Amino acid sequence: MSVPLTELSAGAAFAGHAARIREHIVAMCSGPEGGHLGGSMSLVEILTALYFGVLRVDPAAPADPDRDVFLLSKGHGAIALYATLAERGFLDPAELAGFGTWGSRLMAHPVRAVPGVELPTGSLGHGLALGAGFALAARLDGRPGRAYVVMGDGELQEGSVWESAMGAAAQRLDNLVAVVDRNGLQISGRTEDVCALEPLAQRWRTFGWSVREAPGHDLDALVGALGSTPWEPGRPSLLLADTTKGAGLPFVAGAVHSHFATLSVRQLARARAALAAGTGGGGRD
Ligand SMILES: Cc1ncc(C[n+]2csc(CCOP(=O)(O)OP(=O)(O)O)c2C)c(N)n1
Ligand SMILES: [Mg+2]
Repeated sequence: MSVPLTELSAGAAFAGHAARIREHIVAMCSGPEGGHLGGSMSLVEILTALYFGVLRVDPAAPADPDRDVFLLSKGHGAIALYATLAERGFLDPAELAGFGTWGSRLMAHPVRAVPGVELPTGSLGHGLALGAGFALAARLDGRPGRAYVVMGDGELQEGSVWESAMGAAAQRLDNLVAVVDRNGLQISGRTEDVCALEPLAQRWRTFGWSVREAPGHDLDALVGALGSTPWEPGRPSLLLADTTKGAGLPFVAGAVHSHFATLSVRQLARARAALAAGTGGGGRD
């Protein structure tokens, strides 16, 4: 007898989606152009929780004026987004095989030609301002839609993030939700060595946001937090998701060199074996 979805935990209900998204990501990184492996793997549960447990979006009505809006501000995680959109029904999974090839609309950073992508992103530091605009527009139009923005932690070194944070709080945009993929790494090293962010939760609170922290690969925790906003009326919500860059792959998890990879046939086989065995939760360097 099948168990009604409502009786399953998010982890039990959505783990299969997360596993298939990881498989798609490693396959895309084995293509001719390679891919942003580490920061895509760290996003998997965040995107799975959002697309399967939180966002009010419908592949059959992508322009519904009452939909929630999602922006992947760290647009270099595009392959995780493409895999999630395919898993959620916005894209034919077969299209993923063309990632990075001539003529494909699936490029290294997302563009609006891809169903489900609201705006092009990838120049870091812009997504939060755009999300704030969507949230403000929904409120002015009397629409129920919320805006969700996912940023990288290194991305927070962009000054425009803090300008947007300040503006969103001033506008009391409690239909705006931001998630930080707090994997502790950026291109050139640990965020705390390059340009320290801590005390990060405190900084966001000081900017007027309601802040929570969650284990970023725990679907139950993510759906529980992201599905219950606003946490404080009148304040935008910021979730610090504690993640591991390259999560799922023991040979790169937590390593700065996981940022970009072009996987050889042998490496792809090794990655698939690790995913199948579930051995790569990984710690940090
Ligand atoms: C404005 C801007 N500057 C530089 C880059 C190049 N770049 C791409 S990814 C990246 C590192 C970002 O680190 P983080 O936000 O922590 O991402 P993650 O660790 O999740 O990959 C940089 C500097 C960019 N995309 N945009
Ligand atoms: Mg990072």
